[in-house]
Amino acid sequence: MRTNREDSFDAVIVGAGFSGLYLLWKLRGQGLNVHLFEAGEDVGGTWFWNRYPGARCDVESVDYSFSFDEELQQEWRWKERYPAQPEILEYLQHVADRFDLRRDISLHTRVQSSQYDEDTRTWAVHADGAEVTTQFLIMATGCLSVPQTPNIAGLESFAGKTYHTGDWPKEGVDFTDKRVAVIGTGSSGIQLIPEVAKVAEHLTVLQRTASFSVPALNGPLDPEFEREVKANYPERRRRARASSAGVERGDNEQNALDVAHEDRVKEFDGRWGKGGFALLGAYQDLMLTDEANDTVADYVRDKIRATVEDPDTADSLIPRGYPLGAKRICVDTNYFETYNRDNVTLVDLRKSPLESITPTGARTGDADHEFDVLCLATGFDAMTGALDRIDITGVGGERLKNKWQHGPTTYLGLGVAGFPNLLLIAGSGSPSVLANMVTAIEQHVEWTAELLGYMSSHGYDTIEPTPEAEEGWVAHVNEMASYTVFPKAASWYMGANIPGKPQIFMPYVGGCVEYEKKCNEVAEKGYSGFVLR
Ligand code: N01
Repeated sequence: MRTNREDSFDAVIVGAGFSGLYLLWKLRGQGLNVHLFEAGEDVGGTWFWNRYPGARCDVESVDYSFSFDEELQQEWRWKERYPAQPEILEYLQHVADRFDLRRDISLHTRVQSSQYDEDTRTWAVHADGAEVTTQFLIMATGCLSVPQTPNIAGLESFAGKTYHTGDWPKEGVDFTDKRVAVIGTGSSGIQLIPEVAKVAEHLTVLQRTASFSVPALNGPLDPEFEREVKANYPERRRRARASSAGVERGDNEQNALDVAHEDRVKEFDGRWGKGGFALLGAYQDLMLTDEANDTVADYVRDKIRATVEDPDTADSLIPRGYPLGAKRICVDTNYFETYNRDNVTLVDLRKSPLESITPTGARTGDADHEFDVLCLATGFDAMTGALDRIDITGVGGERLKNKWQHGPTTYLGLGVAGFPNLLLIAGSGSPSVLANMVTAIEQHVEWTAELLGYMSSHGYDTIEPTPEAEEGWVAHVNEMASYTVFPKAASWYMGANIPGKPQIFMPYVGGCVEYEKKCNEVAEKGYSGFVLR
């Protein structure tokens, strides 16, 4: 590696979430001169910004955590089966302190642009007044880090306070005795709604699309379970890496349609009773055909009917028109039960479309709804949003944003042709959001660190995918998606939630284990598909 001046680095990392923190530790351990820029006031990434009441990970805490340090995983004690946002943030702050990462992090510093210089083979990085150069520019900017505020008529005219779940005030929001409205019933809305209903005078939920959700069955972490996990952690982590979802769900190899209805229901019941994502692993074809998917979708629809007392409300809450899981499935605590409360009203925007926000509330097709506070749980400009907002210029002055105008193109979700030494962590075209993010991140960070070590020991300065390798990978990602029911929903996986965004299925559906095999094969063949100079 070539540099050691204060404004010149071997690697600049953007983002101090799970990816950026681990990468910083890993690269520093290899003797590289690394700096990390983070826009937030503290480390934490998505867990710094998403502080809304009820915010919680829906992967279990013992799995949604780093495996790279044995002492860390033995010492840290998770409080609950599913970790709440404050606990995850505390964990990431602890990681930053424990591994002395903060000395190489500039907080509150947003990267605005970066240009590749073909003569010096370095990237110039401009970040809120800081100007540095770096050999490698590594984007650990997150898949769900840019909140999306919809363009609803009259939104600015609302006289009360408006909050977005993805950019929640640090000091919190007191809903006591307030009339509150929530727009959005994806994972964030489904977590927020039961919490707001507990304290608000009245809650109005403005729902456009009903979601499939399974109960989390959260609770304090059972000490016996914790002991068992910690005694077998390396094996548990190995199995997570060797799984499709980056976490063991007890996936069943059978096809749903090869099984009698009663047996299927028994299998679904068993998994429903365990809570969380286990339901998705009930049969291997649930995401492959409409017919198989219908079996589990109908099962969840029946659960909703059985939970929600008012039949009209239940009917509106029943998801229709897209396969279960094709919009990311939600995991909840008392979500459907919340609609049995006297202080909660569901407005079905499919029956009564949202015309405008008014100074005192919302006007839908047939009524005015008054409220004091509006919460937008309207999601993110996913996968590409953070990168789009940084002006990244590669070889020949080509802008990444322009290159990706018809959809993101990458090789393995790790590199982009025409952008040497720009590396992505959990980029489009990798399993990322379809997996336990921490498993996916660890695999990417370790692959990237090994690559940089290889380049250093073999005397290479730059790496970039060939256009052919990139084209081939994009075609493979699309082909794999086409064998599934995923593309059948207007989801954020497809970019469908952002007006004008090209609609292409962005994550890799092939599963973590197969994906990691491919990445390792590429490395073993001297980084085939990449050009090293
Ligand atoms: O966002 P979403 P999210 N008028 O895009 C609605 C992760 N996550 O923040 O579907 C009315 O899923 C929109 O309706 P529709 C997880 O990966 C994880 O909830 O477009 N409604 C939808 O209901 C998740 O999938 C965790 O018709 C409008 C909602 O807003 C991802 O983040 C927790 C509208 C957006 O849902 C994103 O989840 C939270 C409009 N104009 C998030 N515009 C856990 O780990 C949008 N909507 C548990």
